[in-house]
Amino acid sequence: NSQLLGSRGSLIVLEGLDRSGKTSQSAKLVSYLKSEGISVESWRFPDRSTSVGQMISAYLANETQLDDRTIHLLFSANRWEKRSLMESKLRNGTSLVIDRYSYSGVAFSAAKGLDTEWCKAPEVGLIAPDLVIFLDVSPERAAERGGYGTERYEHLEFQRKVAQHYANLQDASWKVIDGCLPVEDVENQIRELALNCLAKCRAGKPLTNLWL
Ligand code: 2DT
Repeated sequence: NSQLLGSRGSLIVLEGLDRSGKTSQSAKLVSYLKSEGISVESWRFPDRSTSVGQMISAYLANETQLDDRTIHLLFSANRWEKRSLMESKLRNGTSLVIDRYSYSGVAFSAAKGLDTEWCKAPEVGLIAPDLVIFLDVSPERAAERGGYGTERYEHLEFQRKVAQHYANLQDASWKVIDGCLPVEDVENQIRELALNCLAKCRAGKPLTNLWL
């Protein structure tokens, strides 16, 4: 029993621009880890299932208008409302693969012109990821992939600004993968990074909080 052994799960985050392949790579990673018998769950932010998440969803669909700072704090609250569950899953040995996290929170709001430090402040005290995989695809290449939806942030000019802010956020927990490589290559690189991360956490790497 992993809990008796005191080994914990890993918090693995995938970040990247819209159309970078995050969502499908998260799904591939989770099904691979499950097939290896690893206890793992697939999460995403925003989590649209909560009441805060529904407010966020309506905003993204352009059904409601909200002040930039207000929506920023709602995105952050949406992570806070999941924090204790996240911590108990991790401590009980379940790993979480999360599609977007605080880095999206900061990069997207900062791209609107909000101060980066102000954007980071409400994220302080959330659980720090053990590994952040950034799928690097230029805004232009991502746009060429087509399929931008009709949601609020899904256009090239804005994605260019987001890319600049993501670049400023990279720290020691980040691994950048070229998202333009063949899908299988990306998948294999992610697997290797994830397995390595899981081993370190199992071996006792402590849980820490943002912002590192
Ligand atoms: P999806 O298309 O992945 O559902 O994202 N966003 C996301 C923010 O502005 N702040 C955040 O904290 C998070 C997690 C990125 C919906 C959009 O919401 C943006 C794209």
